[in-house]
Amino acid sequence: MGVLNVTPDSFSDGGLFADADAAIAHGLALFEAGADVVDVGGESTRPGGAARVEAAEERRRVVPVLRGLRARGAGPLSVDTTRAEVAAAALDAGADMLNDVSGLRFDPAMGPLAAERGVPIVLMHLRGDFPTMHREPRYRDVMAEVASELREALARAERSGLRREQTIVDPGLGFAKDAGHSLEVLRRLGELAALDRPVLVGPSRKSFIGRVLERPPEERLMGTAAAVAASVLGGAHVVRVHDVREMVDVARLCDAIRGD
Ligand code: PMM
Repeated sequence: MGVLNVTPDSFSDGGLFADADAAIAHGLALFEAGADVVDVGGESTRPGGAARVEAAEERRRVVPVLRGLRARGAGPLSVDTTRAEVAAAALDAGADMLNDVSGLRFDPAMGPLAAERGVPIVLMHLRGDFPTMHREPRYRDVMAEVASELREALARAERSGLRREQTIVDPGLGFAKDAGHSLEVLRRLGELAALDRPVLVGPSRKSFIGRVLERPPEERLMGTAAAVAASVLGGAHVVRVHDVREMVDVARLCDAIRGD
């Protein structure tokens, strides 16, 4: 899954693709580089508490990009949003799937929308909300608690009328998790197999990599490669990354090692 942020302030690529034409060109390049799906996001979740954008602004950012990619025959497309209103507009504009980093917690209309449209949806683990999630996250047993809270997200999905086969789970690296938590989640990723759902992992350029290597986001390519390798060898079915061409090679080699 290639990352396409249409935001002025994302932590690693903010502002690069804020203009729709530049974003469409980058989306096409991600497919060209080997992405199986491109995830279009219009709201930054940057550490440090990015101010939330209005839903109308979020829609204004993602809809032209989804339409433009669709018009050029590109897909499948995903939309990274926690708001049902944005998700509905994105699906109308050509998105094929939803990526809700709140795991159906922020907007009660998201589950019913996914159920009605019958589209796949990523349920990510996140505690608290965007402004508070980076404040001293505490866990007794991070992997057990993430798995149990993802089970709750799956139960919310079921209550909204979603079929289990529509759901993909994601432990949410860096979301309400410090570097030690994210590293432990990667180390114990295999435990998510118990949920019996496809697993998506998003380690790309994240701060836990910066913490270990002491490098800024633009120098985290090799750290990202290591984290993608750990993800795939740990059982991830999808990795969400910025550097698609490089990570396709990493994933293919890990698949070969796994014997897949
Ligand atoms: N990470 C970011 C944004 N959206 N969605 C999912 N499902 N998983 C993630 O780990 C994730 C996400 C972080 O921001 P970025 O778009 O700048 O990488």
